[in-house]
Order: sequence, then C-alpha cells, then structure tokens
Amino acid sequence: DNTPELRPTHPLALAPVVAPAASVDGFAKQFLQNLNFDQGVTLSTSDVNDQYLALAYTVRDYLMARWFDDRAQQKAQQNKTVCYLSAEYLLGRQLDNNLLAARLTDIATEALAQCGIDIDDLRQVEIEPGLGNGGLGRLAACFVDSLATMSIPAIGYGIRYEYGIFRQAFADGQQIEQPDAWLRMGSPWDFAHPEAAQTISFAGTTETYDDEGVERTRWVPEWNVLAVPYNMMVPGYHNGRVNTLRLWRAVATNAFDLHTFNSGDYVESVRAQTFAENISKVLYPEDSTPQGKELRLQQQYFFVAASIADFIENVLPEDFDLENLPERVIFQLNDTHPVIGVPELMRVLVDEKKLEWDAAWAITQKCFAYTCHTLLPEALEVWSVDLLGRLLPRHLEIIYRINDEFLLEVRERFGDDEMLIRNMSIIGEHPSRSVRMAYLATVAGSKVNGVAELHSQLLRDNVLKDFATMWPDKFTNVTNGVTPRRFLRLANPDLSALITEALGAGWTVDLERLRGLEALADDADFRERFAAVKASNKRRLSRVLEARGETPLSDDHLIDVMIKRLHEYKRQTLKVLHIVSTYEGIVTGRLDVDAVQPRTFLFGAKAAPGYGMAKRIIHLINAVGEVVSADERVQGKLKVLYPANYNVTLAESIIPAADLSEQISLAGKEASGTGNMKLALNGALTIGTDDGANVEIRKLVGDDNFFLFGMSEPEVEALWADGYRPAEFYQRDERLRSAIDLIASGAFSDGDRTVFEPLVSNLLYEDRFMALADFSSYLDAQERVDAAYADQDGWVRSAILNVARSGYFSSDRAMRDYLDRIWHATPVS
Ligand code: GL7
Repeated sequence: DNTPELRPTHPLALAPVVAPAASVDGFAKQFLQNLNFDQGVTLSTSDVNDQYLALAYTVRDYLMARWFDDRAQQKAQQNKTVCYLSAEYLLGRQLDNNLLAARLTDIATEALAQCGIDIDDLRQVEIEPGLGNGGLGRLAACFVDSLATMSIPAIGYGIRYEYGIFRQAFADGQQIEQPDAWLRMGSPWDFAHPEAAQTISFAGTTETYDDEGVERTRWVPEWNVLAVPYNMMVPGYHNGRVNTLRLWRAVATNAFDLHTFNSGDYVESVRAQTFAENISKVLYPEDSTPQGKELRLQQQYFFVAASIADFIENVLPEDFDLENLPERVIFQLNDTHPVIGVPELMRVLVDEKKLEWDAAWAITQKCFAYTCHTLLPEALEVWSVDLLGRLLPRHLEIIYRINDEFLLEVRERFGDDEMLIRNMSIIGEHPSRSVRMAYLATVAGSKVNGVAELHSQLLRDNVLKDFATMWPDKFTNVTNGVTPRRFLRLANPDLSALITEALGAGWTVDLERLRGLEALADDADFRERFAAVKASNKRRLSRVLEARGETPLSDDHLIDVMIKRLHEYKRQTLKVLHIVSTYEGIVTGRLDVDAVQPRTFLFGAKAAPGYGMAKRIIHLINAVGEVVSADERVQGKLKVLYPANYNVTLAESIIPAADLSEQISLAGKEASGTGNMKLALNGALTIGTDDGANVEIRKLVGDDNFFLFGMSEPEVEALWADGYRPAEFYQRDERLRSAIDLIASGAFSDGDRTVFEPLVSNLLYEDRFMALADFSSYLDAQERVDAAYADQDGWVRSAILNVARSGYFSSDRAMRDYLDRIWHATPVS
C-alpha cells in the first residue's frame, strides 16, 4: 500500500460518503447525471443500452456507501471471514436483484417512467454473467446472496471469464455453440482494481538454499501473469449490507522475456507475454466431467493463489500473526477445483513466511473445508503428476510430503495394509501417476461435506469410505439450498404477493414461515387465487417463449418441465421414452386420445460441446418434438418445446409456470439437485427417484404430494452387481419395446435408421444409467400424474403444500448449517 497519506481540508472531503436521496427525484437526478457524464449522451440521444448502463450505475451509487463501510468494518473487526473459493458463479442478471435488495424497485420504476422510459425495456438488455455451468455454479451464487443477507463477513473468490458458458443455438435440431461475449456491451456491476493486482507464477524449478543456517526450499518460477481483481457488490436483502465477490482476470505483466527482447524480437516477446491472458479467457463448459487440461489447472491455481495472497495482504491487518489464521478465515473449497490452494497455503507459510512445516500444516488443516458435489467417479478431478510437476513444481513436492506424512498416519492407525495404503494414497498409480484432488482435500480439510443427506451418506459409505473410518467426525452433511429472493420473490412476483398477503412480508428472509400456507391449502378461495397465479405465470412464460420465436403455450396444458444440464445420468432419454410411448400409444390406438391429459413437455439443457452422446440426445428430443407436435392424430394433446440456450434468466420464467418437475436421475447419481428445490418452492409437484435432495423433498412435502418411482440406490447396486442386461427389460415390457422400435425405425429421422442407431444400441446393450430398468415404474408414475391432474382441486392443494413445506430449502438455512457445522463464523453487528 503505497498511497501517500492524504490530509484533506475541504469539508466535502471530510464528510462521509452518502447515497443519493432515496426518492423519485433523487433517483431521476442521479440517473440523468450518469447518463450524461458516464455514458456521454443526453436522454434524447441515448439508446436503450445507454439507459440500462446509467440505471445500473445509479443502483450502484445507492449501494456504494454501504459497501465502503462494510469493507472498512471487515478490515477492522476481528470476526472470522468466510472465503468461498469457487471456479464458477452462475450469477444471472443483476439489475432486479440489486434493485430489490436496496429497496429501489418502485422508486426506479417511477423515476424512469418520468423520463419516458419503461424499465422493462432496460431489464431485457442485460446480458447475464454466465460464469458457471449449472448447479454447482448457481449454488455458489445463492450462497453469496445468503451470506450477505445474513450479515456474515464473506468474500466470494473466483474467475472473471471473458467468455462464460457458451450460447446454445439449434441447427436442424442439433446443438451449435456460440461464444458468450457477455462483456461486449459494458459491465456496469464490477470495478477493476489494477493497482491491487497479484503476480501469479508458474513452472520453473525449485532449489534449496541456506537461510542463516536453516535449509529452505524456494521456487524459481519461469513465467508469471498478473491477476487483476474485479469487485462486484453482493447486497444483502433489506439489511444494508454489501459483501464482495472478487473475480480475477489474467493480464500480462510488463516483464518482457528479456532473452527474446534482447535478441531483437520485440513483437514476439509481447506476444508471448499476452499469451498468459488466455488464463481467464473462457469457462470450461464441462459439467461433472473435467478433462484434465493444462489451461484448467492454470485457471485453478491462478485464482486460488491470487485469493489467498489477497486475503493475507489486504484483508488481514498488517503484521498479523499467521499462527492465528484459523481464527480469521475459513477457505471453503467448492468441489475439487480450488484444492491446489492447500499446497499453495503451505508454500506461503513455509517458504515465504518461514514457518515450521508442522506448524504450517496445523494451520492449513484448520483453514480449509471441502464440499464434494458429486458421486460420479469421472467427476473427481485427478491431475497427472507430470503436468502438475511441470506447472507447479514446488506444489508437487509439498503434495508428496503431505502424502508421506499422511500415509505414515494411516500405517500407525491400521498397520501395514498395503492395499489400504494404495487405496488411500493422494497419489494414484493407475492408469498413470496422478494426484487425487478429492483425497488431498479430504486429508487437508477440517470438514468434508456432501450436499444432501443421501449423498453425504454415500460419500461416507463408498467414495471416501476409508477416510470416514479414519476420521468419522470430519464428515458431515449440508443439504443445498436456493435463494428465495431470486427464485421466489423476483421470479414469481404474483405468488410472492399472494404469500405476503397471507403471511406478512417476513418469509423472504425466514422461509420456514411458508408453513403458514398449509392451513390455506384447504381454503377454496385461496386455492382459486393460487391457481390463478399459476395460470398467469404460464401466460407470462408463453409471451417469453413467443418473443424467442417459439410456439406459445396452450392454455389447458399441464406444463411438464425438465430443466438441467444434458447428462446421461440425469436421464433425459427416459423422459423422451415416455413422450414417444405416449405418442405411439395414441397413434396406434392403444391409448384413447380423449383420455390423454394435454401436456407440454418443456426441456432446457445445454450439452458439453465434446459430449457426443448428450448431443445426440438433444437431437432426438428436437426430432421427436417436431414429429409429435405436428402430428394431427395427436390433436394438439402433446407438445414438446425445447427453447435454445437455457440459462438463469430463462429459468426464472419457466420455474413459476411449471406444474410438474422431472427429477428422474438414476438413484445414487445426482448429488443433490437444486432445480428440484426451486420448482417445488414455486408449486410444481415432483415426479422423481429417491435420489439427491429428492429424498428430503419427498419427506417434507409428503408422499401424497410427490410422485415417486424407480429403484432405490441399494436396488440399483444390487441389479448392477447381478449383471444388468437392459435388453431383457426391452423384451419384457411391450410399451418400452414399441417406443424404442419406433425411434429405431427412423420415424423421427425421415426414415433414416442410422441417425439414432448409436443411441438405441447404447440403451439396449449398455444403458449405464439404467433408463430401461426404471421405465415401467416411470410410466406408471406418469399415469398417476395424469389421474391427479384430472382432479384440479386436489392438484392445487398439493401444489400449495409443496410451497408451504419447502422452506427448508432456503440457502439461508444452508448457510446456517455451514456456520454451525463447519465455519463457526458470526455475523457482524
Ligand atoms: C453438482 C451436482 O451434480 C448437483 O446434484 C448439485 O446440486 C450441485 C450443487 O451441489 O453440484 N455437482 C457438479 O459437479 N455439478 C453440479 O451441478 C456440475
């Protein structure tokens, strides 16, 4: 910090920073000023993007004073800070959320109206920051919202990708990817701080040296890059708090490669430097299936090293005794992506701050905790020793030493059981030497948690079994949650108004109060109003879809929603088989078309660009949709809609309109799910397996208000152990056979049988996620859905009970659980 001490004398410079007046006039004045002096246009020459940016700046201006205060307080106070380390934050649009948090929605709407502007037009131009893939990234965004709302000192650390999750388009029903240039029209919500950049090093060698009689190791890196922080405001809801989300961007240093430079190739040396800027260029689009690419490891180390250095240098007071670090910080590892932070903190403590290894390790173990978000073995990150050693040679040495000492501990506890040693080693040997990041996190973390009860149990019983035996107290559960501000209050204003009228306004920060709606489920008048809200949400969604060039929704249709990443374990194929079977039943006369419940099947899903099978499934959904929706024999009873580029913004329109929530993963595969919570909270009934958080949803809403089907996790294991032969299910169930045969016949591919052949044979001969085994149970459950929907009164009653009993799934509750079980941090007063 080399700013000279200022000695201002002007009275304005001495006064505290104050927000603009919280009135229509105050807002209008600030807005026009920002339009003129920041955008450089007058109202009459401004376009809608100018107006949007000026509006965003205005909202920011109101939050600024609180932000200054909170950061000063964070630095001054002795409270523990939660540092959430996450490679992804799937934020969604910011404008409405920040208006709501700051209580400015009405004032802003009126001030703009008086300027002749409809605020809705400005809402539409905001491009959401899509800095995440799916559930894991969106969870991080919910958590920072809840932490701010609960006045917990917290910093979200991550990466400011220049390109977020790709934009999806369809050509002939097939996914194509386009870059997400979200920053192109300006980014009014963040603040660059180049003066606070950290230098992050890579590669090179290590050497030992004599430090006044002590032998120490130092890292002699080969190249480096600047990490420039961009700060975003994270306003709490109606509590005047503003926390910080600090996202790092890679910028070339001006230390040119002297060798190249002196050899006269100036341009080449600049090019080599700016190459490092690629680190924050693009978000990896794989959800649950990491690729082990070098750039990804660079990204991980880049943001974690910058965050740890930032915390120590800029958040802690000067001359802080690092022995006390665990009292001041907990670094929460959001999955394995930030786990390289463990050896990094060790390196800082041992090599730079010159602490003894044992002391440093004791500190490190208290400063980290690890959340695991998956059960799929292919999603557990491993890094080849070659790659890691090349990019981060000192870190590899540190990992080896951590592992050596850990394995000694294992021997002490369990004897020389070489099999056990091999199984628990942080270094795996097969198929090639690699670092198992989940194991490193488990060894280093003070706590390890899964994200739903079943998931945490399976972590203890299977994935991390030996570690759970060794350290039973290390393992805990925190079931995920979602923010009620964005996913109920903002996304569903009509239902929110109805709830507030019935229960008062407190539910937004105390979601368990929704229980009060239970009594109203039996009130015919309330049911009618609830149903009217659902109907109006469907009309709103219909307008949104129409504006995107999709067909509008039909009024009397059940809206059956499957929105999530496209992945085989989530089983979109099972959903398609249900659609095809119903269609086949109608056209063959097996089903009486008059008895079929009119339904719209609504999909939203992106596939990882390199995931061939997922892309084929997208193609199949679109192909089936086209045929089914157009076939006159179906008499408009079945519609399939698959709007492209599903994202947070679209989710906010779909979720409030949904009647049925499809949560149909194979039991034991979906760690939690969070879309399942959002849909139940908005009054959709779930059809689902006993998987992830579905288990807890069903327990809370009650069996009568949930359509359970499929094998349980132990049944899945048993069938698998038995030798699963999907073709037997195909032979046994006629409905299944007809559906698969229809796909195989080319009915959805203009008679071309080759198009979906790989998909069909995968189902018949492999079917890793056992769609065929659960098919008949799924169809039976769908029949129960139809019967239940026919009784509208009963359905609405169940929908109300779903809302009333979903309060548990607030991310505020999840934060309380993390605070009690893992973080032990307290709110600032
Ligand atoms: C996920 C899980 O698949 C999902 O079930 C969970 O809700 C989410 C948040 O905990 O984390 N794990 C994962 O790798 N991704 C997820 O969405 C990408």
